[in-house]
Amino acid sequence: MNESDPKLRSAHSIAHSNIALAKYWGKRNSELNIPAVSSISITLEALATKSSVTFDPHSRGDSLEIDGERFDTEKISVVLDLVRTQSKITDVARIQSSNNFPTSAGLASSASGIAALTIAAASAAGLDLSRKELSMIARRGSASAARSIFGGFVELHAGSQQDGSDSFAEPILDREDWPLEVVVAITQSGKKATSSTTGMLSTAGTSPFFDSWVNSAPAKVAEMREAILALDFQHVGELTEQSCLAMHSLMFTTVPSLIYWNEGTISVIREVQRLRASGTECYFTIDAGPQVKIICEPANSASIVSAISELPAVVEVRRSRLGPDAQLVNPK
Ligand code: 2P0
Repeated sequence: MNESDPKLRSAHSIAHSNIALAKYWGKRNSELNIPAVSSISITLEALATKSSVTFDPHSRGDSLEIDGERFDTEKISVVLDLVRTQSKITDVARIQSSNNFPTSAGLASSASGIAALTIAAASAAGLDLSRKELSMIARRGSASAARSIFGGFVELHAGSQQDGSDSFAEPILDREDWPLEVVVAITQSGKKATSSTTGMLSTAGTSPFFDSWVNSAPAKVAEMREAILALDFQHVGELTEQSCLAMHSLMFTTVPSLIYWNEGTISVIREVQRLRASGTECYFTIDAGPQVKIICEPANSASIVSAISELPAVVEVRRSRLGPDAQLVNPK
């Protein structure tokens, strides 16, 4: 296997994870992976996936290695098939990725991973696509990945078309225009028990609150977008915690219940509330895992890191600025 073989089409990319301030949970079309609600996220500079994609006629099937470990290719083959159809390439692909953070532990590794894959695969296949088109391809692999195509503050539209043609991500605000920071409190680095895809399908079928979540989402997302454009930190923070807790209420009321939190998660929530009561403005959010992300202004991030690091259940703390667009990179 010779990577310099001119018959092999390769490209390399980097994409950054994101966390939703207004959460996505639930699908309106599972086959096309169209979300039931629009969502708004911030891209995180400190959580990155590097990916190399090689279309190789000599390989047997699509393959995915993350940090040297083989992973299932179901989600990535959806993306690769869309790229192959558009480019008329029939070769299978080898993907090698590396994360600088724990995989599948509620730190949105599928967001950065599939965004990186999409950018590299489209380039390796010779496609010249807009970022909107790339976000629609990434969405088919993982909806949160559509948001990681862009840096800064990003909205993923649920849209209303049956074919998903109006479900794409677009930037709301550049990271330079509001350089917030995020402190990531890792309370456990193992893999989660229920994947987001499985969990959200279960929620849609069983939680008595699912319909009200979907019906209330458009107004909530619009309010979040306006608060971001007004650079209103308190309002964005309060809406962020409300969206997080509403989503986790859906998870708790799913049958069987989805409780992604651990004791450390609660201890970080309590610490954020204590910090806020003592004058350090910061807000928490939690995805489908036990880690807590704390949104703050840069002047407060060092003191938040030191307070959170003191908590016995916190195994690691990371600090991140807002991240850039996913992009192609040169091979090492
Ligand atoms: C979000 N999450 O908005 C929400 C909050 C997790 C909790 O998007 O089924 O991996 O592949 O589209 O994108 C994680 O779900 O799910 C997610 P699929 P995805 O960030």
